Amino acid sequence: MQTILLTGFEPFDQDLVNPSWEAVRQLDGVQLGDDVQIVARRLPCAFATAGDYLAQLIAELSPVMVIATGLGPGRSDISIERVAINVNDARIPDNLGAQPIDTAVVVGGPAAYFTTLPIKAMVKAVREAGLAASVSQTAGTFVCNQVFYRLQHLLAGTAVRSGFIHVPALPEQVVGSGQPSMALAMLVEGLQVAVRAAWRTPMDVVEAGGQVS
Ligand code: PCA
Repeated sequence: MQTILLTGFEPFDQDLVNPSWEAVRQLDGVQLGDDVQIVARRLPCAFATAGDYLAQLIAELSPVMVIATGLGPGRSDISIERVAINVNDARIPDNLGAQPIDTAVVVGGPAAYFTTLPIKAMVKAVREAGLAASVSQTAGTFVCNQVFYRLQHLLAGTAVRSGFIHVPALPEQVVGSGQPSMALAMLVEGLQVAVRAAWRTPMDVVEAGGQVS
């Protein structure tokens, strides 16, 4: 049985839950056909430990595909990330109190890495399932981007495709704030559809997914 590693994050910034972990934990053990299954794991929300833990999981599990997910506060849909950049610029401290400003994720590394996932096919599949999704052109500059960059750096040049998905907050996290949200059941369904599309699509489809500004 082959493994697709799917990660979510622990809560951060005073939240009690992180929808990325709440969703992916429900997909742990789900089989996508006879020969491949999802293994879900939770990452710490800390610059010092998240990337190392992810690298350790990859060494242990030898996954055939890796998709990390995180909460994108203010996101209104399932956001399939296109690019990870080589910069940490934290607006808030992480869960260990670290707040790096304008440091490199990997000193001497390339400015950016593109995802190796078929992001357009993933967006199309999630939309066809009746759920909101889009290509996102930035994963931010906090722990999610750092983990995404570390992931792409680690797997660059290998056959293991990888990338990152940001998800909206849960409805109960945004009550009274006017911020967008998505119900947990929709996140679970949307992520499952996105992962399945990623696994089944060796070559991405050509479809508009850009932004004017
Ligand atoms: N979201 C944060 C870090 C952990 C998470 O779930 C981010 O977007 O960087």
